[in-house]
Amino acid sequence: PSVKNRRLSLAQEEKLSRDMRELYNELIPTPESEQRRSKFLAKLERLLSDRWPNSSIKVNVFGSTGNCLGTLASDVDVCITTDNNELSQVCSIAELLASQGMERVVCVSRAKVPIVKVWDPELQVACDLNVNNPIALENTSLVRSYVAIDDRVRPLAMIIKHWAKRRILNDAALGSTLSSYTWICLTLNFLQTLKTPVLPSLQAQPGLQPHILDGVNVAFEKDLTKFADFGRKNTSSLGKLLYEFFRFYAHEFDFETTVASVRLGGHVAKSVKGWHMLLDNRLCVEEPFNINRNLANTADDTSMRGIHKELRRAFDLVSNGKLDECCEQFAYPT
Ligand code: 3AT
Ligand code: MG
Repeated sequence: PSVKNRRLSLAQEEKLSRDMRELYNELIPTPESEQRRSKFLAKLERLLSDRWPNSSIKVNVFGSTGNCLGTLASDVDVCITTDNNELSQVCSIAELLASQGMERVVCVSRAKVPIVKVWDPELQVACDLNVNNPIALENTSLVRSYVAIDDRVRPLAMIIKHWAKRRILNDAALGSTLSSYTWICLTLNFLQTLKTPVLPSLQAQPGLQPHILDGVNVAFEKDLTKFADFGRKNTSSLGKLLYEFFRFYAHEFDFETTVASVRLGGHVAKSVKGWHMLLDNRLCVEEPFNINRNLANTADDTSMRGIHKELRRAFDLVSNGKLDECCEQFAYPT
């Protein structure tokens, strides 16, 4: 049979699922690392309120610290909400943190969302920090809700993130691949669009009142009790889902014409969004709230071909039950 039709035997599927469980157990943060993160957050709160005692300052976590998809290696993403304009000039925060023993302090004040990056040598925590960015808190809460709906989402998404990291496919900051968040949206959308879906669309629920924040509608269904049994009809093992994930994005998904939309829980034609003129054969992944934003626009044509090749490689290996090799650290040829 041609590669894309390669089937997984039951024995291979069971082994793959066992290997995934084992890897997942290695990836989940230890209580010790969780403790360092909470200490870091308390310390940050203290430093900020000592420096600006008369402002209201709240330290919120987002990204993988808030959506249950953090691994041992994840940084802490922090969003400060405050009424003090001085803090929106993120470099004032960078200066404070540098003077208080934080290392590798970088201030990216001209980005669309200005950020500060720091490394805390005492608690061994890396942190990305921004100010008043409410959408990121909402999309973190959306991802967390999807993770809570079905037990398979967390291990599957963490392993896909891990694979992407090992294969150097998730450094959007390098300007050429996809962010972890984009891989997460691809995973959620895959689970929504299975013939027997594992996840619903939380945004496409009847009776939702629009909730506009920063000009975009961030409404989604918060009452998850409605979906307690949602994924039950799909009885696929973790191994089967990982195999299907790679098969789908390596061999089935039409990069040229289709947009992956978590918002709709489905696929939309690029022409419907007016994206067909701009983005010829590129992957398109709609940001769930900011729907004019293509999360995959960090990857150019060349890196998209590289990503596609990696997806096919992953499918080949996983369909032979080889998880270790699939997630092997990529090494640049010397
Ligand atoms: P790691 O565990 O750190 O690899 P993560 O889940 O923290 O994964 P990212 O670091 O890629 O994921 O992103 C952190 C959060 O920032 C996730 C999301 O709430 C927000 N975010 C990232 N990219 C965008 C974007 N293009 N638009 C809106 N929100 C975004
Ligand atoms: Mg992060």
